[in-house]
Amino acid sequence: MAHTGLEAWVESVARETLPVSVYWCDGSEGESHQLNEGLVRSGGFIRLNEKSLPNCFLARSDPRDVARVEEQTYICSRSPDDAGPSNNWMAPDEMHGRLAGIMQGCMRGRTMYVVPYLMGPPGSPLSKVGVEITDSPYVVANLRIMTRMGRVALEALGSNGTFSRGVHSTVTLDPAHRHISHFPDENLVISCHSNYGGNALLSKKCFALRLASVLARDEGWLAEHMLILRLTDPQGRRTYITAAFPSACGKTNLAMLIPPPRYAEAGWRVETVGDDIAWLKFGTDRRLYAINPEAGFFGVAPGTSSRTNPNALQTCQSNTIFTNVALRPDGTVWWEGFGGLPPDQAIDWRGRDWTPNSPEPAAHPNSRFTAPARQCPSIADDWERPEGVPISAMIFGGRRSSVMPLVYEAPSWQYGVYVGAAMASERTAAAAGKVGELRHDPMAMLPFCGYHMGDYFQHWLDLGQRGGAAMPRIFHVNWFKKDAAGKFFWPGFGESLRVLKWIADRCRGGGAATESPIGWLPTPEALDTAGLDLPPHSLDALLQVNPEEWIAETDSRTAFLARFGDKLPAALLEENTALRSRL
Ligand code: SAT
Ligand code: MN
Repeated sequence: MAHTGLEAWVESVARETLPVSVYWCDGSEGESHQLNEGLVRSGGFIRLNEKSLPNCFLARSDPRDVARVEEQTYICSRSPDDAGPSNNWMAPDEMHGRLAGIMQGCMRGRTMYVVPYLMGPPGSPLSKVGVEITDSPYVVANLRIMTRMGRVALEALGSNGTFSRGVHSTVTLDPAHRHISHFPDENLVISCHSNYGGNALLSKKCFALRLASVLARDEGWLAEHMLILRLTDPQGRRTYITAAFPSACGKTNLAMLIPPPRYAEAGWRVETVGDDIAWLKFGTDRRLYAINPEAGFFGVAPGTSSRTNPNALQTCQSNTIFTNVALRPDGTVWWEGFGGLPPDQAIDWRGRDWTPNSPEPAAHPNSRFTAPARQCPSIADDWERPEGVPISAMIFGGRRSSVMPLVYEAPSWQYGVYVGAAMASERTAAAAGKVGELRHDPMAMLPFCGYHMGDYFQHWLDLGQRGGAAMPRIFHVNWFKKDAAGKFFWPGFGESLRVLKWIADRCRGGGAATESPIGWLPTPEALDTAGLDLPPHSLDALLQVNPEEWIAETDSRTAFLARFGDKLPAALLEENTALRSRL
């Protein structure tokens, strides 16, 4: 079942990049074994303790290549107006010219891997095929976990299916020449000089978000930076919820939440459908159905412990690639926030001896585990349902040490879109830049929207028109509000189930709420705090809306939204003005 378009493209890339050989990945066990062995021999992988971490490996990045590089990420649409102010733009011809200089002969001496992959469950009308060409076996090994790779993808593609194209080369990893270039009009990404996750696993942010968001705009669906979870109450009723938080703000933790004992005993369950990306389409009943296009988790390691996220920890006990974590003498891994005492000695993420007295952390703050989703103890039994799962609620949120209450609900879809567009969060280590600084990040998509975000907001509003009353309800949460001493008010992790419960109640027409200028807040009684041991006034602080702070917030939103110029839907500005006057 040859696909002549695919074959011709692969040949043309090989003619340009001049690899010593071309290898088509089939995704089999044997192939994976050979690749991993090869990586161990070449030093790209360190095999971890076979007893406690079977088939697990440690990889260390070039120390200059540890996060996404938004400054060097481009959307090369035909017109700069299509990329918008939140993206770097370059004319496609100019970028192709610049890349030709880099890619010419860039795979000399290396094998070129052709990696067909399927995004989404086999047989799903929401799934799509991508093909990544790469000269990095590390990238191939990660793609094998993160996607459904090889034969299954070629079968879905058939002899004339369409596919998204990605070309990736390590070249020399020189940060100065790094380019992550998207060509939405050609359904193409070219990425060079970085082997880091979001820059090099082109299935993830590049295809499933940046290019897919453009396809979604054109085809009437949504490609979002969202986890998907299934909440089951003691009566067995299921509520499917998506949540958009910026990178490294706890999407994986929320998707794998373990209910506190009191809730677990009563029969509450949270199960995982996805932890990072959701593709959402209308069903025939006009509801939005979501699939997780990925097959693995690329999770932040530091802070993952048996206390904070036992499900994630269990997921990465086998068949996992760890990148930039610390290595213990017994061949197991460690990172800051692992729980328990730090090891007396370890090898840090750069390969240097480390002790608890060392001045720097042992693991890089953005170190990661790449682990198969099917190994997750909390994976939902319908996570690969071809039709997707029907979404009742969408949550927006971020890291905000002040201003934002624990949770509130948008009274309408339009206001909810405004809430998403106005999202802001304190910076994390997932992207290069100053950690802690507040930045606006609409729908957690600022670095991932492949077109003008003004048009993107309009697309959200249009979908609301189409779905009408069947659209999910929209909420905003903030687990990160701090007191004057810098301590979090909310315990977070499993206890956040209490907030999910209120959200699910609201979706069923229950859950007491009070109206406030910013939306519906839970009444203190509606939010179950039994057994939480919150210090006095914490709940008040968590549910407080301070008009002065909020007026300043709306002013900062006015300034931010103005960046989108003419393309900003008037409705969003009106919501902002109306909110300010309510305050
Ligand atoms: O972009 S990555 O896929 O490397 C992770 C993230 O930043 O969300
Ligand atoms: Mn992400």
